Amino acid sequence: MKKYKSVCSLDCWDRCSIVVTIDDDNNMSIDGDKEHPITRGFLCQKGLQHLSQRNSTERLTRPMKKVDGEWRPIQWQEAIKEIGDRLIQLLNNEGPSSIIHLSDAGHCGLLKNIDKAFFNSLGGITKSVGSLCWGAGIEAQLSDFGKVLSHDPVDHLNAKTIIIWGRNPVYTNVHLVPFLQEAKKRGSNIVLIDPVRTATASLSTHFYQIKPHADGLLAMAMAKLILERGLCDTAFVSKYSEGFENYKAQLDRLSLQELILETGLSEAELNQLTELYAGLSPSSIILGYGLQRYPNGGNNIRLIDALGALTGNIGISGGGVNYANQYINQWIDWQYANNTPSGEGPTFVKSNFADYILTERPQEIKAIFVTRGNPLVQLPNTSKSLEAFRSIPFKVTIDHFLTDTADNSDYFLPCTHIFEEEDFLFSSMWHSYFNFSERALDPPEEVRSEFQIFKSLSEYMKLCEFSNKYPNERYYLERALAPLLSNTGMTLEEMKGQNLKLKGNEVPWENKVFSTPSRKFSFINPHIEVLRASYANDEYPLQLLTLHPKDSLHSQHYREKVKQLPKVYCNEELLKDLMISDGDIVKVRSITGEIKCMASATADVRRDVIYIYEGWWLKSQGINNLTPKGFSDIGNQAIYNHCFCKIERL
Ligand SMILES: Nc1nc2c(c(=O)[nH]1)N[C@H]1C(S)=C(S)[C@@H](COP(=O)(O)OP(=O)(O)OC[C@H]3O[C@@H](n4cnc5c(=O)[nH]c(N)nc54)[C@H](O)[C@@H]3O)O[C@H]1N2
Ligand SMILES: Nc1nc2c(c(=O)[nH]1)N[C@H]1C(S)=C(S)[C@@H](COP(=O)(O)OP(=O)(O)OC[C@H]3O[C@@H](n4cnc5c(=O)[nH]c(N)nc54)[C@H](O)[C@@H]3O)O[C@H]1N2
Ligand code: SF4
Ligand SMILES: [Mo]
Repeated sequence: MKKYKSVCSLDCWDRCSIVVTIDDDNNMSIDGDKEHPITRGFLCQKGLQHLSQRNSTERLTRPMKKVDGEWRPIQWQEAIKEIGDRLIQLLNNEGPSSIIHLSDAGHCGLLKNIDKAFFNSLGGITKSVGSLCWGAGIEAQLSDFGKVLSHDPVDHLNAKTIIIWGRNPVYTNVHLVPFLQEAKKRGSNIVLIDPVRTATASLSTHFYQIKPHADGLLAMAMAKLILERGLCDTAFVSKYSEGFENYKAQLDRLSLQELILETGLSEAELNQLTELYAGLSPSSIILGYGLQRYPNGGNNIRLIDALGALTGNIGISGGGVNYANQYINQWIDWQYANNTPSGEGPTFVKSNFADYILTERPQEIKAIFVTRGNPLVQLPNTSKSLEAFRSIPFKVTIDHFLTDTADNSDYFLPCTHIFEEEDFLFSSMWHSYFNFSERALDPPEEVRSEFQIFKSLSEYMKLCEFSNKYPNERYYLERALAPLLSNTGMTLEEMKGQNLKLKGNEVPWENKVFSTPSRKFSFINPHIEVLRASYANDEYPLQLLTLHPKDSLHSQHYREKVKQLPKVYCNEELLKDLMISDGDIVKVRSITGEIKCMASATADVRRDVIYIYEGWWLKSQGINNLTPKGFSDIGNQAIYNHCFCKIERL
């Protein structure tokens, strides 16, 4: 029997450590790693499917080419030649900006960034900026703190009140749940702020059902009360912050009563929430990403950061405004890993992919390469994205499965699974542990790693500089991890099989020296018009939220559901008024498009809010047919939840 230590490669907060076992009869099984201090030996449904996904008969294990609309197998050598020839021809005749590389976080291994390194070596290709995921909040925290850091999950146990603000850990961050349960047992208040009464509400002591997009307004209402009641930590504000005067001047201009109305909470609720957060110390805020998928997403997060500073809940045990955790990132040589800086190529905001291709540079993009993503399902504004994608003459996707994106491409290249090659993984969303994941299994014969794929292409294209800079996988990892290896004094080989973390990040900002230019916490000067903008109207009165599904990581675990319809969850009174019954088939329509869904009656949302879980394939009813293009105030974040709809029975 052999055991290997691996890691979950999915783009999840938790980054679980996994044990792969191969017994004497060659049977494989996987389990959570009981020694991991945070993920503690259990895997969620998605993690447990790593083996069945890896062994799935639907996994494509040979390169394919579309000929006359039909997929045909092709030899690797031919594929590399045809793709390499096309790249050479485009580089010579059209220039690198005629090529787009679109990638996401379908696999979070460090080695998988060889895709970026390759395309950057072409000098000046067209790339995306911004984020489908967390962009507004990242930019917000960079402005306020200078870095994006979170407390060690264990430290949350020291908080008297924990506010979970727009995160749904019971679905998306399951290993946070035991910490919350433990904190509750010890007497902490667990507060949830969300427009949806999610599963997380059931483990909370208090639930506040805010109106969508109103978090910044709520944070300002809380701040007004904090200042009025003398709950402000004036020492923190005067010694360690800047920008307080402008921030306060904006608060003074606003009426508390108006703010309360805009949040959808009652005055009593606001009072109680403010007391729970500012009247007890220490208090911690755990932010999610739902509340920054809006045009005002950056302002929302910055105004919540301000609550932390106002109450002195920054740099103390049990405090913090925890959003993501880019702690380990600091010990990676990203210039080497991603091969940057590269030539000055054009950029476009990811969520405006379709407009960019169709309107801003019509017919100029000649090739697109998709790696680690399923953009046709996950980008907003599906029908336009599809039109834009199809308009590009040469399209290559690297994946495991024939996703909607892959199926609309001209070449499909099959790549290795996390268990099939060694890699380095860490969580940039939550805890500070990192792992060197072992190769446990051989890949199917005709499957190549991305490293091999880009190496073959570079050799065929005679990109000597790239070939020399990235000679082999181990060299890449060791070179990219040089700062971390030097910090720990360990070799990569010594890291094998261990759950490691760097000490000293349990409580960020303990010395109150921030990484902003002034070295102080920076209060926002809020943009009131941006904060207030909401576009519900008589024709489209319902605000659609698209939440992350429990048992799938986005589109990755939906294959068996392509014949089903998504459920649209609606307030039961609303359905009655519309004479729609639970289980009826309805049409959901927005300005961007329409889809068919099954109506599901619930008491979990207000009358003017509906929600659908995202990730449904286009072969079913891709829900991003409904969501708008556009991006947030800062950070170029997609604004999925800024989506207004109507429903009617079919
Ligand atoms: N099971 C599962 N886990 C996942 C993922 C997955 O697809 N499936 N995806 C992973 C990834 S990539 C990410 S980015 C994370 C995301 O993790 P989360 O941030 O937890 O997930 P979301 O579903 O985006 O949003 C969380 C909550 O925000 C709420 N929300 C929406 N609008 C507002 C608002 O205006 N105000 C407030 N206060 N709340 C609002 C939603 O109702 C939802 O309950 O999850 C990761 N984990
Ligand atoms: N409506 C709506 N849409 C959303 C969101 C939302 O809240 N609402 N959330 C957004 C968020 S937070 C995110 S992060 C994005 C995610 O967007 P994507 O990352 O595009 O979403 P996934 O469905 O996870 O697709 C990842 C793909 O990578 C493939 N893959 C897995 N491993 C590998 C590998 O080793 N190599 C390669 N080349 N491919 C691999 C998987 O098979 C899968 O097809 O979606 C966004 N879309
Ligand atoms: S998806 Fe998240 S919770 Fe599930 S096994 Fe992977 S890292 Fe763990
Ligand atoms: Mo994400």
